[in-house]
Amino acid sequence: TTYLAIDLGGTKLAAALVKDGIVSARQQLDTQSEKSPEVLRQNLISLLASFHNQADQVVVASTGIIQDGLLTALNPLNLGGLDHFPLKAEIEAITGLPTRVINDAQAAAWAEHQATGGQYSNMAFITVSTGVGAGLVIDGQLQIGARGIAGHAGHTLADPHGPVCGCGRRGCVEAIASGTAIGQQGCAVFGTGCTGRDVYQRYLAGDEAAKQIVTRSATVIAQLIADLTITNDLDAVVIGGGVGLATNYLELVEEALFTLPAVYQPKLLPAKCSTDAGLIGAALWAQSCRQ
Ligand code: BMX
Ligand code: ZN
Repeated sequence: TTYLAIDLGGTKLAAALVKDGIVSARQQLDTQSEKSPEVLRQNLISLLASFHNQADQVVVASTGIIQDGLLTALNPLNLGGLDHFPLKAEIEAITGLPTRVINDAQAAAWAEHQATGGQYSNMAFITVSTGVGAGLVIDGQLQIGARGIAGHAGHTLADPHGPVCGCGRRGCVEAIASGTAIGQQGCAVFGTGCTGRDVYQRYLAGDEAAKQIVTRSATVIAQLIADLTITNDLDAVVIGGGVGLATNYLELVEEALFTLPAVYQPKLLPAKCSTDAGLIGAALWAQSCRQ
């Protein structure tokens, strides 16, 4: 089976062909947060046009809570306010192909579980990107949940006095550690319009204020890793996403994790599939559903 795999994130839309876990013909649209269902539809149409007739099935790894092919945002701000979209139906209408949809971090968790040869039967994948997503594999089984919510650990509590998260809860990990949150904290220091990428570049150039913001993010992620490890007896945690895979971020997380007792420290790994984890994971997951 050749899959047309799509990865819909907060600020990107990628598509590629995936056959036996191998990615080809990858294309990406960087989106400034989808403003409306119509913009998302148009972006999908233009991205998918070049894949016409090359695949048997479509698989989608998407940000948000995915239930019955419907995307519902937990944090609508990550999608420019878009909080509801019938992904499966829209993509089936565009491509004429049967379509399966799964959450992006859940898909990536499955990709990384397979990429490490299935040796970590209890593992978590955490993506630090537009938001903070997570996926759990427990006893070798990907956790999706009846409502598609399983693993949404970016919305566990990091700081009860922290900022209100886009999901409506105060102090979520995502509201402090995500690329978006890093950018927002940067705006307070460096002026409006500052993005997470800007802050990160300043951090790498040695700026002290930027370092504090990035270190706070990494420290919050380290505490999340500790929480997930102690509740699920994890063997390994894999880190991905634009921020998660940025230069020196994993080292900062490691540093914070090493200050904790050993029982909170799982094996920490960067995502092997890098930015293709969602695409590959969605295809592997669809493949396993068929058997
Ligand atoms: C948010 C949430 C998760 C997603 C995570 C990472 C929305 C729209 N998304 O916590 O479902 O997995 O972000 O998403 O509520 P990304 O866009 O940063 O890859
Ligand atoms: Zn939240």
